[in-house]
Amino acid sequence: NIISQPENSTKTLSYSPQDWAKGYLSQPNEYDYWIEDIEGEIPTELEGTLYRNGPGLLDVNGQSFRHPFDGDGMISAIRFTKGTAHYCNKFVKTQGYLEEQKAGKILYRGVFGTQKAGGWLANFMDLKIKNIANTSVIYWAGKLLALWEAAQPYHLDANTLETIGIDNLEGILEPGDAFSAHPRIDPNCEWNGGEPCLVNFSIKPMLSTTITIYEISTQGKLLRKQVHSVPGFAFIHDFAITPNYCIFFQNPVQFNPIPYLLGLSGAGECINFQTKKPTKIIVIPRGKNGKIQYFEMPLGFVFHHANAYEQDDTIFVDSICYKSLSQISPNQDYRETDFSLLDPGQLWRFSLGLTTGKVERQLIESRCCEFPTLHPNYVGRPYRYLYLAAAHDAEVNAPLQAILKVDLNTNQRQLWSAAPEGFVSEPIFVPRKNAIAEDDGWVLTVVYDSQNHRSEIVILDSRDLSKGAIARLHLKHHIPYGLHGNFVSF
Ligand code: 3ON
Ligand code: FE
Repeated sequence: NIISQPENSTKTLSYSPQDWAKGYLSQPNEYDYWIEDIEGEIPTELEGTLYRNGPGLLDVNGQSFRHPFDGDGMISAIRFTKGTAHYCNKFVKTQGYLEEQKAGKILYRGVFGTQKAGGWLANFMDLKIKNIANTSVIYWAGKLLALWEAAQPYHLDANTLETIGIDNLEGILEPGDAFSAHPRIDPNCEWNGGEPCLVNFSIKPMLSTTITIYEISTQGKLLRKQVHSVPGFAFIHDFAITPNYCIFFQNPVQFNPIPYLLGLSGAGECINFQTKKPTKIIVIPRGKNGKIQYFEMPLGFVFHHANAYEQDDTIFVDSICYKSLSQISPNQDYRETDFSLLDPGQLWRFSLGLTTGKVERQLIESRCCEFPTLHPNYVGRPYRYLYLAAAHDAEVNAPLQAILKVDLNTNQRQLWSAAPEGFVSEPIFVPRKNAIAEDDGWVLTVVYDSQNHRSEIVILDSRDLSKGAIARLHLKHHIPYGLHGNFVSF
C-alpha cells in the first residue's frame, strides 16, 4: 500500500502517511474499564468527565464510507476521579446505525458522498438521510446530547452512554428541525440574570437560507428564538457569539443539486467553492428586533471560529480560514490524502466596524491549525489564550500532531508535539478550581499512537505546554480520529 509523495518533496515529513491512515480504521467494539497503563500522574484536582464524539465506524461490513464525516457517531467518556481514570465508549444507537448493523451493509447515502452499493441507479432520487450524531457531545439542562448539524440531537445516558433516543429538547425543536453541532455557552447571560445560557443555531439552505437561533437556559427553557432568511445557499458549520451578537460566516459556495439527485454524489460534494466571490459575514443582534448587519471580504472557507468579543463599536472574531474548500475528487480515497496539495487552516482575526461597516483582517498564525478552544468563562469576551491542534512543522501542511497555545496579547507560542507517531485531536481546556489566571488548568487531548495502533489520553499543563505531558493514559485500543467534545465537572 504505497502512498505517492510529491516528486519535489525534499523535506522529510513529520509523519508517515501510512501511519496516519491507520487512525481511520473502524473501532467496532464497545469498552468499559479502568485505565491502568499510565505514564506520569493524573492530577487529583482533575475531577470530571471528558466526553468525545467522532466517527467510530468508517465502514459497514467492509463497505467503506466515502468520507470520515459520514461515519457513525461513537461517544467516549473518560472519567477522572481521585487520580484515577475510567474509559467507556458506545455507539450512538441511531435508527440508521441499528438498521445498517442488522443488514450488514450500507443502506443510506451520506452527506459527504457515501453511496449504497449498486451504482447511481440504486441511489437515484434517494434523499433519505441518516442522522449519524457524530460531530459533538454536550451536557446541558440535565441531558447528554450527541450532535450532528443536519438533524435533531440524540439523548444519551450520561453515565452509561446508552442511547435514550432522538430528542426535541422538550418541544423546542419541531420534527425536521436541525440543531447545529456548535452550540456556544454564554457564561454570563445578561437576559438570563447573569446565568449561563446555551446559544445554538440551525441552517436550512435553499435558494435563500433560513438561520434559526435558539437561546436555552440551564433548566432547558427556551429563552429566545429568532428566525431569519438570508440570501443565497449557505453551508455554515459553526458561529461565534458575544453578549449582544451572533456572528455567522457565509462561505462563498454554490450548490448544484443535480449530481446528488441523480444518485451520482452526496449533497456535500455538490457544494462548489467560488474562488472569486467574497465571504459574507452576518451579524445578528441577540436582542429581539435588532437589524442584521452584513460585511463582505474575500477570505476563503471557514469551518470553525475560536471566539469573538466586542470592544466599543467593533466586534473581533478569531477564525480558522482555508484558502478554499477542498473536496475529495472522484476515485480518490480520503485515506490517501496528499496533505502537501491542500491549503492549511490558518488563524485570522477579523474586526467588524459596526458603525463604519468596514471589515479588516490580520493573520495571527500561519501554521496549519484546527479545533480552536479556550477557557469556557471567556466565550464572547476579550480573552488571552487559545489552544489549537496544529501541524508539527510550522511551514508544512500536514495532519494535526501537536497542541499549540497562542498568547494573543504577547504573540508568544508554546507547542507540545506527538510527532512522528502520534496524531492529536481537539484540545479541551479544563480550568483548575479556584484558579485566577486564565491559563491555569489542563489541556486534554486524545492522541492516536500509530506505533501501537491504540490511543492515549494526554494531560498537559496549560501554563506550560512545552514541559511535556503530565500524564499519558494508554488505552487498550484505538479511537478513530474524532471531532468535538466537552469536559463536564462530574
Ligand atoms: O449546507 C447544507 C446544510 C447542511 C446542514 C447542506 C449540507 C447537506 C452540507 C448540510 C450538512 C452538513 C453536515 C452534515 C456537516 C457535517 C460536518 C461534520 C460531520 C464535520 C465537520 C468537520 C470540520 C472540520 C474542519 C474537521 C477537521 C478535521 C481534521 C482536520 C482532522 O481530523
Ligand atoms: Fe466542528
